[in-house]
Amino acid sequence: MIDLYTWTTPNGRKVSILLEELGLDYQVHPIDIGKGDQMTDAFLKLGPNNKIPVIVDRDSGLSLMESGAILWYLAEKHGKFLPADPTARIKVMEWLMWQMGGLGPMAGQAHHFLHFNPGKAPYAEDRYGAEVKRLYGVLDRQLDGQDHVVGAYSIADMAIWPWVSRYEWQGIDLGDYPNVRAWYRRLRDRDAVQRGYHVPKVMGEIPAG
Ligand SMILES: N[C@@H](CCC(=O)N[C@@H](CS)C(=O)NCC(=O)O)C(=O)O
Repeated sequence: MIDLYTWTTPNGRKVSILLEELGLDYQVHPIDIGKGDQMTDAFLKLGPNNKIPVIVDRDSGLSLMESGAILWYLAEKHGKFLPADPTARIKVMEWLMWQMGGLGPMAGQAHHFLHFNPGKAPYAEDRYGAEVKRLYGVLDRQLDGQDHVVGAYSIADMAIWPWVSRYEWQGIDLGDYPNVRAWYRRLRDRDAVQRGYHVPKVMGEIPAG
């Protein structure tokens, strides 16, 4: 049994989507980051960085922060969505790292400046808006001629998809990235993605793409 400490954000949804894809039994603990639940002493004992997501694996007592590490751990533990072949495996890791070090942080800045604080910092809006567009271009080229980011459906797809689901906040028109749009819609239609998206609560429809 996995305890999942999460909120309605892309990093949280990555993990709930994987847990749904794996068909695991898990207990959700909502951490309302708008109210500051991530700052409590109780949460800090599990997640030393004061950020969601965090899991606790009751089998071992292991607690783990950082969504990329959590995806890696669960995929490895259950032998799914992370290939065993070393070359295929490192290519999945390459794109997982691309999301963790590139798309996630840059799109997060775009959300902050373009969506939540428009007009306050035009330079930052230009910088992060342009960088996110560049990253969508990278993803569009990667998806040219293939259904998934790397080979078969993997934790790389599950890491990237929830960030793309916020395309509207990033000033992105998916019509400009046809391969990303087709991939986004393909994944959105998966039952497990739909269930995982709505954890810990329903915030509205999944954007159509
Ligand atoms: N690199 C971390 C980032 C986690 C993160 O930024 N979580 C956000 C929500 S998506 C959060 O908890 N924010 C609360 C805060 O910054 O106080 C991961 O991928 O898990």
